[in-house]
Amino acid sequence: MNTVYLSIGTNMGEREANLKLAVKLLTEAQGVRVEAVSSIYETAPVGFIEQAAFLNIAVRLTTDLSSAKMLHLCQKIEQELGRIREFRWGPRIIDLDILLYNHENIETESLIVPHERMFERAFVLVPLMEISTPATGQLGRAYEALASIDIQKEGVVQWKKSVTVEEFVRSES
Ligand code: GSY
Repeated sequence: MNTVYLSIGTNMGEREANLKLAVKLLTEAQGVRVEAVSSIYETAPVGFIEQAAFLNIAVRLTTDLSSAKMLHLCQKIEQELGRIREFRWGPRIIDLDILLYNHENIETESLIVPHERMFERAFVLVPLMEISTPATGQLGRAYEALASIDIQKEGVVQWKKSVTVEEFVRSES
């Protein structure tokens, strides 16, 4: 069984509903078990800053899907939620990024794991730390990276406290 961490973000439409639907679709996917969902954080946009604030979460799941199949599932969910991305770094209905896949380093044309920019991004690291325990390897590196980031300055604020996966999905409407 493989342990996977995802980062999910949205800054268009019904942001909370978008997150809940994405997690619901993950729970319904074959070969995937969603183990934990972080609190929801409202976060200042990074990259192109003239856009609406994001809601971000991190998700921990176990799966027998390969990393390529997991990527395919994430893309399918993005499409299902009608992802419209007008330009790189721009607003989006939903974005599902694979942060970590076990402790593997993966570099293919379509997937780089650990996610290239995760160690610089408070909107990724803060939720991720909530659903993981300090460790060595890539998670250890994430904990170290977070220690040197000013979370408030980065505009990452807890928006809704974490609940169980069942509650998170149940309240999807
Ligand atoms: O990389 C994911 C999309 N994205 C985000 C995001 O999810 N949250 C914040 N705060 N800024 C972002 N910029 C991009 S691009």
